[in-house]
Amino acid sequence: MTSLFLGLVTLLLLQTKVLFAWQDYKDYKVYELNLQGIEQEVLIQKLSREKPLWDFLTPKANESSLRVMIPPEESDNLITTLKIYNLEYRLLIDDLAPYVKAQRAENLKRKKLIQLPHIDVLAAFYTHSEINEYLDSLPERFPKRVQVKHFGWSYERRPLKVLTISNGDGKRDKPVILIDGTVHAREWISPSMALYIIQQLLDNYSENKELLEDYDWVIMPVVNADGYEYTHTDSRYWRKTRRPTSNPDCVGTDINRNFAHEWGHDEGSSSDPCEDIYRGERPFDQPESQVLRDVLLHYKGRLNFYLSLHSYGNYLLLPWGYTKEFPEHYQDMMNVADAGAKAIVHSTNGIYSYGSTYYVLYPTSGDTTDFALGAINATVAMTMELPAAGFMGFDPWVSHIERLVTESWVGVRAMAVEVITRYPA
Ligand code: 0X9
Ligand code: ZN
Repeated sequence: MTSLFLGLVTLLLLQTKVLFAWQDYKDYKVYELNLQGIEQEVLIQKLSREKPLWDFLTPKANESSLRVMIPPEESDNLITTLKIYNLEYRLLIDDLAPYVKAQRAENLKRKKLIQLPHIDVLAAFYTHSEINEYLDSLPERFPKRVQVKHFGWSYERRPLKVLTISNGDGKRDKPVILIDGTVHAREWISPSMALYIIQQLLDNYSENKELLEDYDWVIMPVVNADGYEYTHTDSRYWRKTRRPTSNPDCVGTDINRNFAHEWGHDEGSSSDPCEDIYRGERPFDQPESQVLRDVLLHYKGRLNFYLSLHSYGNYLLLPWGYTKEFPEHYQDMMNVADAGAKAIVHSTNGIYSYGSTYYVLYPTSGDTTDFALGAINATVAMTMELPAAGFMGFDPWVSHIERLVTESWVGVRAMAVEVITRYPA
């Protein structure tokens, strides 16, 4: 009897914890802003620095509009500001809560049908531990072709794993295509894309043989494991890591501002722990950044293509992010981006913009792509912003996954072919 009672109390406490932990986004609003002219763009840049609670989202390529997510108590404040500056706006979502709830329910329901370690990439979004379980199962299925390497731990002690894929011919030290995903926690199509690439190279090998003839592929589906897990359990729109900062009110660092090449510029990163582009106290003070750095260092000398998968916006972003100068060999990298963008437009009519991050998107300082070029001397280094979907751009429904990953694979594949042809082993 006592144990039954205790059991019930524990269950109740656990439930309460779950209820409290889960951020429901009740009355969170999403506005679409229509920017006219450079002055309004500069204003948005200024506001995004001054108002950490106003979440301005990456604009889509070739669009003058952008979205902002606002907690209910900030809404009046935002509207007043928009009116003062004559910014055109419209309310897209009055209450984000039912959408977040519906998406979560959909995903959990889909996953009931999945028998781990088997996963169906197109049928659900998977957690970090589910992805690891899947990765760990691969060597048994492809003993000669894959290796799972454990490169380190996240702040909350999650194992960070990297998959190497070869054609099994036993040749060592081939040049490498290295792809990472989920540097930013909420960009859920990123790990799905990484998994889809893995399956193309393994399960669909007969159609992709030539991609592994002279090159090995190295894929790390989840870099920001703690942040990603947090988006599944607590807060769907979390971006950063989960390590506390010097400010007790604000958690997390942006891994994509924490890398050592030209780290710390105020243009393109922030020293304020409450901001989404907080760069950390020092370069590489986040364990997850250290792990990705070590992976990159491990392949230094044979890294011909580094590709970081993000969302959203339809961009192929090249270095530099930190300066308006162009890197050496910029044109060679542009040719690779061009091959990807063309392949996508031919296959689905999807339009990508490409070029230097600084010009095409906005300045960034301390990101992984600048480091891959500046410190690791990758031949081609690129961030791919996959297409927007869902309410906020990085929250596709399960039913969107297939369209997004199949289209993006056309681009990734074409860029890989271009790299392999331009830089033969
Ligand atoms: O701001 C970022 O970190 C990236 N965009 S996102 O919306 N996914 O957060 C862009 C970083 C691009 N940087 C380089 N390619 N150098
Ligand atoms: Zn991102």
